[in-house]
Amino acid sequence: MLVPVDRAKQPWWRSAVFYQVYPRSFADFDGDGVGDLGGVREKLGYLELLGIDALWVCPVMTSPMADGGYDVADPRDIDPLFGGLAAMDELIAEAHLRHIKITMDLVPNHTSNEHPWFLAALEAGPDSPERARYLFRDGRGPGGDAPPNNWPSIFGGPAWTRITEPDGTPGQWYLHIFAPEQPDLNWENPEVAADFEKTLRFWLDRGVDGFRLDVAHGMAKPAGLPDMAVAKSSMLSNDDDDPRFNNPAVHEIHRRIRKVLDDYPDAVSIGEVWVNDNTRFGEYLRPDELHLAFNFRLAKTDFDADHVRAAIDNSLAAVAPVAAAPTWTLSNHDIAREVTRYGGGAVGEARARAMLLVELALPGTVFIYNGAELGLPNVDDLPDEVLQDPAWERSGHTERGRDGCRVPIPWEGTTPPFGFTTGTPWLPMPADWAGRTVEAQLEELGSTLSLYRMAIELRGLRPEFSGDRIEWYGSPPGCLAFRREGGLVCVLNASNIPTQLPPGDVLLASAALDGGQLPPNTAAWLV
Ligand code: TEU
Repeated sequence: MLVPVDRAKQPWWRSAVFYQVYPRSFADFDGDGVGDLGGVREKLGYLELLGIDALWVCPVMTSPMADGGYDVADPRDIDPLFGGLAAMDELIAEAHLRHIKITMDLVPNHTSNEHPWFLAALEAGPDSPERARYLFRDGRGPGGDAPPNNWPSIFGGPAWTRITEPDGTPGQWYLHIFAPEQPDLNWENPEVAADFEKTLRFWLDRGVDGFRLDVAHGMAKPAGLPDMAVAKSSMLSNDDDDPRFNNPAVHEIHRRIRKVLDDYPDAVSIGEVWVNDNTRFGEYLRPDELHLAFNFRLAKTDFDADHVRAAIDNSLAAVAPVAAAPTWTLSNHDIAREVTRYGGGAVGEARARAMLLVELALPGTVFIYNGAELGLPNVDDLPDEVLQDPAWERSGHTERGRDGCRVPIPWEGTTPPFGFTTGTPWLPMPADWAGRTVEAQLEELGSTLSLYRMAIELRGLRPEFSGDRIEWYGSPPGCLAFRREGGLVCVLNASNIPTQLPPGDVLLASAALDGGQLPPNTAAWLV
């Protein structure tokens, strides 16, 4: 007989449901059209109803907002746009009263070009200690007119920008894997690591429960910054042979970070690790490195039972050798929303609902991106002039970027901005979202929001949702079925014909069941 694992004996984050707040788009408290921390605090009651355990709050530190806050000018203060430090303290306190944990998003790979360190580096000349905190190099070719190597920026164009020296002459170049407003730090400089430790302790001492670490496979750079073998054609792809990422020295950085986290026994570190190779991915989760790492396989998988099964197996295999908890996510602020990825419209939404049940049936930690619980689609018809993602300008208007998954959340009412703000929302909201608001869905039993609430509640309460292993069952073509160690059976019909349900009592289904049949684009939980 299987003995269900007692989840109370495990660290909280090993089975938690995290909710990702993109603060600019969640709820606007002060009426300036941009969401803020006061807005998050105001909606804590809603988040409690949803049943989530923890928030991942995207960057809210001081920032000129060249990349939505991922360009940080002061890592130990909150931007006035989001309500300043007092708003963060209030959010932490109130969330804790409601037993919701708060994790912040820190950006160790780069700073803003308005960070005092970078401003000082521009002022000081070549070979100064100020420049040594970043990656300044002389250019190549006559007059140093060409970038130091051939690396492209993730957002398009070269990963190097040339500066003008204080005396007015054309000067050195600095490395920025992302936008020019995001200069990469030199992690070989001890000051950089020491300052990051200070930032970790600053927030942990204020009561945050952990961090999501941005580009956690970045930071370390290869000696000599060699050219890439083949210049990448697709800017937004991170692959394993890319010298910009996943250099072995990154692991020493994670060990230093972990030493700080270990002084705060309940705190969690979650790395954004875009590494495909399972062995190399698992290395980030060794006992003295990160606690968790995002696995993007499900988010990159289409609605196909064999592909979904392969993604699940792969993600489980990646963490098994290091005994880390797997993580599951269907979307985030960088990825098109799942309803749209799965085909859009009613079919896309039905598939997204089915995939939610698959995701929540699995062992490990789940991350839900704000608005997914409302079944929001991507907004792919934003007018050109409102686009803000740096990728749009940097790509010479060939990549529209990620704004389509960052449109503000509709809360109530029948016309935009649907209670998101009393002002003008920073991105326009589709007029046809009246049926998608929280208000419209909250008491509607068949709504996607209700499905999320019921599914999260069952996952937290029922003993069948326990155990680290799953066992695959045979299933008809286009379908999958597995049994979680604790006894839950999850079935998914991704084919276009109804299929027979296996024996058992149905706990929850993503659509109405037709007798003993599971319709297409539907998943069900049985015990
Ligand atoms: O993303 C890092 C990253 O590698 C992504 O740009 C990824 O390549 C792309 O989105 C795949 O679709 C993080 C943040 O999540 C992102 O929002 C920031 O823009 C970026 O870092 C820079 O800080």
